Amino acid sequence: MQHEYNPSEVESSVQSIWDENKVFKAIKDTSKEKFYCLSMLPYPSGRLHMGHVRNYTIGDVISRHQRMLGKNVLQPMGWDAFGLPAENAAIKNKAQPSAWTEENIAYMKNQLKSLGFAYDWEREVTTCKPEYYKWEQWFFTKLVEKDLAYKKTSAVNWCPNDETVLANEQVHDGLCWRCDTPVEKKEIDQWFIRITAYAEELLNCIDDLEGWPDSVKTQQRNWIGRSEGLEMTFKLKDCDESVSIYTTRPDTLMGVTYVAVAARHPVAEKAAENNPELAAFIKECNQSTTAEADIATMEKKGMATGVKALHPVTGDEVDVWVANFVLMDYGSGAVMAVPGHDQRDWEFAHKYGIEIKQVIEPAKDCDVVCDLSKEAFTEKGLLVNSGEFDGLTSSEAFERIASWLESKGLGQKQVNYRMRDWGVSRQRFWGAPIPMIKLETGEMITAKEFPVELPTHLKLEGANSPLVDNPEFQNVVIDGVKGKRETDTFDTFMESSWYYARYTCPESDDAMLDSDEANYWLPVDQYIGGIEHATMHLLYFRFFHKLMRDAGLVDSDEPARKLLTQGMVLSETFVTKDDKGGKNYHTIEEVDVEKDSKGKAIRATLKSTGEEVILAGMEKMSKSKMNGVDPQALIDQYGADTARLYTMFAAPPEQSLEWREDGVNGASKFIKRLWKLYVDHALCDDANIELSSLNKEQKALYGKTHETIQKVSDDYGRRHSFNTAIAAIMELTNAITKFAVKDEQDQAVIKHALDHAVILLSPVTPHMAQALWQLAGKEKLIVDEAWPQVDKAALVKDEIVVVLQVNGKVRSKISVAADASKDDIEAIAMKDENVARFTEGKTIRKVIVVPGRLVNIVAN
Ligand code: OV8
Repeated sequence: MQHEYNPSEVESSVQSIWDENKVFKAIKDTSKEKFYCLSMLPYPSGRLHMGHVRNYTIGDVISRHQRMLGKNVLQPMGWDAFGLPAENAAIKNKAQPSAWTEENIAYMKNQLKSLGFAYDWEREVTTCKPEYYKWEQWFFTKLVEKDLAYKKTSAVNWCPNDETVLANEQVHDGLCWRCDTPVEKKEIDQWFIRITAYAEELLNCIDDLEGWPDSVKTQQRNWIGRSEGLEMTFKLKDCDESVSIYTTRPDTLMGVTYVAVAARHPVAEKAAENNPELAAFIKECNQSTTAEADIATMEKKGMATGVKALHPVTGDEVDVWVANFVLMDYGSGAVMAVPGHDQRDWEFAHKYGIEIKQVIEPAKDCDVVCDLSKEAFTEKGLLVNSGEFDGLTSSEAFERIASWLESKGLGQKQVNYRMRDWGVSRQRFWGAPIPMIKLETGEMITAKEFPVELPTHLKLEGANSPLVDNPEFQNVVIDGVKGKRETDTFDTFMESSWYYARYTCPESDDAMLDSDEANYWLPVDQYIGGIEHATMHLLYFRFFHKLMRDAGLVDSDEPARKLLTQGMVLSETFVTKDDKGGKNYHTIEEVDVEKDSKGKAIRATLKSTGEEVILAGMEKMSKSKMNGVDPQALIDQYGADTARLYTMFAAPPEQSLEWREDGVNGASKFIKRLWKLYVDHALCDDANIELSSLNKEQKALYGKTHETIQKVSDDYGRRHSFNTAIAAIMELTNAITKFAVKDEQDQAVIKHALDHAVILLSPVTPHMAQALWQLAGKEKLIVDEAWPQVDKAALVKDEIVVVLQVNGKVRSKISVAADASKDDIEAIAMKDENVARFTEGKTIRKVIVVPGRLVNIVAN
């Protein structure tokens, strides 16, 4: 190893030491406390981006710190390898998705290795490999047997021109991405997993997730959406039929002025039989591809069906309308409309001139105004215009109206969930085949042999899966009966729902999980990933764990104790407008940027033309905005340790990180400075340090070293505040720089400080730390060193600073002996020249001494 810092040389040499010695291989050892640190596995999309670098550096710093604390650490990595990007790339390049995926994995794996992440690569999991997905297929068949998975018809996006199913991302403004044909909704058979059967447990256990961010827990609660309400029926006039509805506000029942049903509701379909105008409207609704999320903002449209419903309490007739904001997939596909007290119903009633009736008035102590000519009044309050229920509070009315309806057999209380069952069918090729077979007899059976392998030689032409109408794949004979295999494949969230458990026993080939291994390592102690996974992935992940528990595969209730959701990586975006006002994005290389003293861009011009460029601010790094910084270029120019140090120093992990090149430079300079200091002062043997024999300066540096150990340990461990930990190490380095070495004792103290600066920084910059350790001739690898302990005696200060106030205003500061008495402190304070100046000519009324903190002198 050279005395000059050469990152590429240092990094490759240190990485080979780790590789050759299998330093990060994790082995079950019940004598040691385990720590399972997991970062969300990447899609092998091509190259790593900064979001990956950030995510994986956080995980690596935590892992390395825990290892040095003496824990048996597992940190694995793998590939979320199925999905649309690979399929689309294959269609475009007339290649196989498997080949594209393999190439990307090879490239990205190399990048991860060059960043020095401490993974146990022997546990690598690649989800598109049959030895992985066969267990997922097996498990699905177990769910089918337990009636936890089932088939039902459900709507998909359908392009009538290409005759193909489209993923949501392939529908652009309601049109097919390939041929611009309006996309329709088509009902087809699809597979679902009954997550609703676990809704209550998934909700209740959120309270036990102590180490999860509140924001994620709130998003999960809202996603599950438990509500207490009333299920009731409205009889239809002149027939025996009725419409059933669910409401969370039975207190507003007397304000119902219409009933709204979905376009696919049987009442609507029947009414349309003799009403072509209504039939046309229903068709229009069915073709629109509105997602549930857009309902609040979309234009509300409707048409009366001519059918009348009877109000369950008064018997009054109310019109039944078809409305585009009511979806058949949600609840019963019908709602009671109370325009006075529901904003959506209000907008609809306002548009179509339907009566808006007030039945709730603000409670006496409530300062919200109710003006139904402007908007609905949606708060709870007191009942009015509600006959026998007048004067009740909303919650009293809930109970009274519920019992009234229950007693007449017209309704009952019910708990509802917003969450729907998980649709896992995808009509695409690059996924794990759903292991079901439809026999000639019409019977649907589960596959019995696994894997149901996805062929890797088929030609991909369009969006249509080549599995469809492929006899080689589809045709099977089971016990002499002919059958056809399901050609749908699984949603890729299936693979990412249980990979964390498979990492504990990746080679298990006689069971999905080896329970001994799984129960030793699980639950994950720290999970790290992007906030975009707050609901779907993190809910499926918790759900799958419970499914595996109930199948006897794991014995814990939740998959992860702690969760850290890291913020986005942002960077400056440069825009010019073309003649038509369209935006053109520019890379940093295409512009000259003027910056202020803090490194913030204040003006930019195009290099090619000198044209003024609009500074569009900090936005998420992305290909389309041309503002991405390629991690590879960074590694090539500065080395992995600088990339790691910068991403950890630039922002707290949960917050967004605003990328600044000068910051990267600063990180690189700091590493070089610490390297040089270490080489200059620490390449010698350790010497004993006797605290009592240190002089003032030596004691100060020794004390600073131990204060830094204390702060960094807490920042890495409990607070996950890596940026402040690094700042503290930088401060220690400054103190080291100022320390003058005159004798052997000085030498011992500076070496002690430098060794600690390096060991404390080693989880962040592991290569330079290891290289310096070697230069100093240390026996152990730095990762095998124990995390430093704080010498508490060093924290006891001889002198402390006390603030002096006169009439509450800070006027001076003094240094006093740490064990000075109140009287001593007061005496020294009164001699201070600033105190004398501000009390001159006044009478001292009172002196308050707070030992160790301040003295306040009251004078007038
Ligand atoms: C930028 N395979 C899934 C996935 O998200 C995970 C699976 C468990 C469902 C990056 C982008 C600027 C994270 C991401 C995840 C991990 C893997 C942040 C992405 C957002 N981002 N932030 N800054 N370049 N795979 O390959 O997309 O949330 O935690 O690392 O990401 S992934």
